[in-house]
Amino acid sequence: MLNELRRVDKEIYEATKGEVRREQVDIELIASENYTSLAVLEAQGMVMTNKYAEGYPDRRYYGGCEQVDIAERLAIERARRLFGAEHANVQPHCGSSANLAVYLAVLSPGDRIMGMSLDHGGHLSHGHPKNVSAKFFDIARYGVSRETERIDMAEVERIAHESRPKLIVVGASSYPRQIDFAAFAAIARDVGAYLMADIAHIAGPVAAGLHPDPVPHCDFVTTTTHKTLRGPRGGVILCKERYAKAIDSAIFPGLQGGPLMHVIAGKAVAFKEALAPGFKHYQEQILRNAKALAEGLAQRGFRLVTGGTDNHMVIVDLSSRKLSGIDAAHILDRVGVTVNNNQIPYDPLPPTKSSGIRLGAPAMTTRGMKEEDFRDLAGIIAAALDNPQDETLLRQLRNLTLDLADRFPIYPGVLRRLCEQDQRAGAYEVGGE
Ligand code: DSN
Repeated sequence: MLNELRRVDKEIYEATKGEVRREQVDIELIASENYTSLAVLEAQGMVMTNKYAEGYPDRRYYGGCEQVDIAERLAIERARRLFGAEHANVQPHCGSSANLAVYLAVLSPGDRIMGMSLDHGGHLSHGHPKNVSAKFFDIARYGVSRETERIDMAEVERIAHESRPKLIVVGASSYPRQIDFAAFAAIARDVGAYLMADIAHIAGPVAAGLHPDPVPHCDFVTTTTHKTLRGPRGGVILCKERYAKAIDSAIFPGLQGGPLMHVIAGKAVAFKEALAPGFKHYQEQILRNAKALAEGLAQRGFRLVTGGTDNHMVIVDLSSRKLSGIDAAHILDRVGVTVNNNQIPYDPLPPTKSSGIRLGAPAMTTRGMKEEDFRDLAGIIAAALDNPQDETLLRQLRNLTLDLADRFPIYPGVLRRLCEQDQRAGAYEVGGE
């Protein structure tokens, strides 16, 4: 395994091995991360990376596309089936490219987009001033209510009527509640706007029928493939058939060059996995685990944004603990729990510090953890954040997370095989001197 990489580039080999080890020994609670299957890794790690395939299946600008056409056709068909969509474009390199392609397909520079503010849970590509979306388009923003920390549909309606956007974006990177796509669609219809849902975070529950479905209500639905969907890193656009040509042209030649065919092969595999019956059980377990984590933290006195969760993520407000989000993330790093610092709505601190952390259940659920394990995690997190100076306690907590990580292997045997190979290779090298 990885023998050639080891021979050619020791540094990248060691970093890769180090990452295998890090992923195994740490508890991954970043809400947007997951562990893809070995089948996806294999599809993505093979020869389709060699192939140029500008265009679409049967309509390529390069010869020799028979095999990659098979992969892309399968990815498209499976994505359509998974989400019940009329058309799917599986070429976006990432979620931001998918969003930008939708803007490019139906808007002209200067047109108005209405999206959720980043500091209320939206995404950079929904119109953040530093993002290309705000540099080329005019932006109107909505957020969450100060009291409930939930999207206030009356306010969304008011802003839509005042700003008359040409396209409304619904979707969030940091919002622990369900989204009412039908209500957004009614507002979009009223003001004559296109509606685009960015379901990057909730694609898994949506595909499993555990979250309201955006597809019937939206002109466009974009997602990444690597979060709750558990595929390779990438993006997808779903749309009604009437927009298919505009979307495909926006991705290529509008925005991207050659599609990453090895990643598209990995997406096809991930969609096949998501269409299998076990995927719904996995998504149900994610939701149960996130609730258990939320309850465990709330019982220990942590204030949760919106008071809890009904999706895969939990956002914790640390202001009462006199900790910033970045400090908390560093403390949790020391006990082997990986999270990201995150702004809470109306946060007085800048994004680099922030008053909160965002936690998510998808990755550790993939490793097999259940509610009781997430309750244990809540205890570990609380103990670390309440006693950041207690080195003895932090060491004990690290031992607990190492035990937990050990009980739930990701790629069983992979790290051990790499280490054994190193030992054998070391013995050979010494013997050969
Ligand atoms: N970076 C992603 C997240 O963590 O939610 C959004 O693109």
